Amino acid sequence: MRALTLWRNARLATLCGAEPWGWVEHGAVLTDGATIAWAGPQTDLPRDLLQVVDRDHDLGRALVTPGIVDCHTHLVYGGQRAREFELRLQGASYEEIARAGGGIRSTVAATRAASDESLFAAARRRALVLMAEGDTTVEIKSGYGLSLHDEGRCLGVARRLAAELPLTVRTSYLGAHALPPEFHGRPDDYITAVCEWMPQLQAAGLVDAVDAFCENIGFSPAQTRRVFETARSLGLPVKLHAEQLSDQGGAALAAGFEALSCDHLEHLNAQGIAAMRDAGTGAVLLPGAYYFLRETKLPPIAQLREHGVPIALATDHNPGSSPGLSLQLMINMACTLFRMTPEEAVRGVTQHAARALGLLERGTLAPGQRADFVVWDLEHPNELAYWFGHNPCRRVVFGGEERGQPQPPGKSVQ
Ligand code: DI6
Ligand code: FE
Repeated sequence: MRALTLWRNARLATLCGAEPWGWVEHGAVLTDGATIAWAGPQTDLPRDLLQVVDRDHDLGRALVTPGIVDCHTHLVYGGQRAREFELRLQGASYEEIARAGGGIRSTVAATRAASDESLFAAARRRALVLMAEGDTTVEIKSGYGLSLHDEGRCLGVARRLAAELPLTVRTSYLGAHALPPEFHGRPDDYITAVCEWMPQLQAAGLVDAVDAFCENIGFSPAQTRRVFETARSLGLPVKLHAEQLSDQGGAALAAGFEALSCDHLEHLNAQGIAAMRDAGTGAVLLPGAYYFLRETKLPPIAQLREHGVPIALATDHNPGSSPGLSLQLMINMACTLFRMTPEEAVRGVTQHAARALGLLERGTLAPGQRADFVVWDLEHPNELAYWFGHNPCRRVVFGGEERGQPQPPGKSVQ
């Protein structure tokens, strides 16, 4: 016998339909196991479904949104780079520090030196902070191991997080993040190795997608292409750190491989935008990295909008360019720094973020969608863009079940 759960007396931002926000002032959601069976105005609840309601929750007029999706993080790493931040404040650039052997490579050394257990414990603390703000799905990249063994360890930590926490994790293999010291002067040989490791990591069940850093201080378009060709031959979707610090034509390259998303995009050109539109590739903007690197060149939001490219937002959590762990703050920054509207920003951390991960059954409140949603101590979703620095997340439903809100970690997130 079917047993449904009713979540009633709520204000819903369904993010579907023609209304701004998909707004329902007096709404209810019915869940059937891990799936939404029905969502809409409470007075329209179908009687036949009401008859099989087993559990009933009164949400006291609180705001409900879809579960929050962080579609770009580097959550697994050892150490931290506060000293590098000080150097940058004194005038050193991110690129200069990277070229001098600091930057990503210093985190690679710390990650390789860390035990499996300490990598897991630190990543778990970070995941708990994200979850406390209503995150139900998080993408996690490798990219600080840069050997078969260490990339596998980092991806394994990401899989273990999903096994031990009420959280969906999607993994991306970012072997092509930086050149490890043992391949100094031999970037093409390193790309050969990255491609050779890919099927092995995939066979171990560790890879959902493949990413690369196409940049002067990362890898060239030709090298990125080799990574993508290998991914395609293995049936793995791709995404790209594209046009973050310079225009490499990376977005057009990635769109040629029907990439799920291109991320960063401050230096994106018109050809790249058209290619993304034609390929159905999403944009992922990362205001935390823009802010923390004190960038001044804005991503071309108006043109992305004009071409109908869906825009997602993410934390890009990493120790070098975005050490923050608050997607709520990213919503606010997307509005203040990027001039996105509050509705665009909230869609960017739900609907469009899910799409950027290829997860079409998440990100809105509609029948057939996975029953991930957040109950907020707020009246209207525009407040998600307005408040910053405190957390109005009250309850989280994950796969139809109320998730005990995790205790904020007592220790630092390092
Ligand atoms: N771009 C970024 O912003 C991060 N990775 C990348 O390719 C930064 C990674 C780091 O500095 O550790
Ligand atoms: Fe990143």
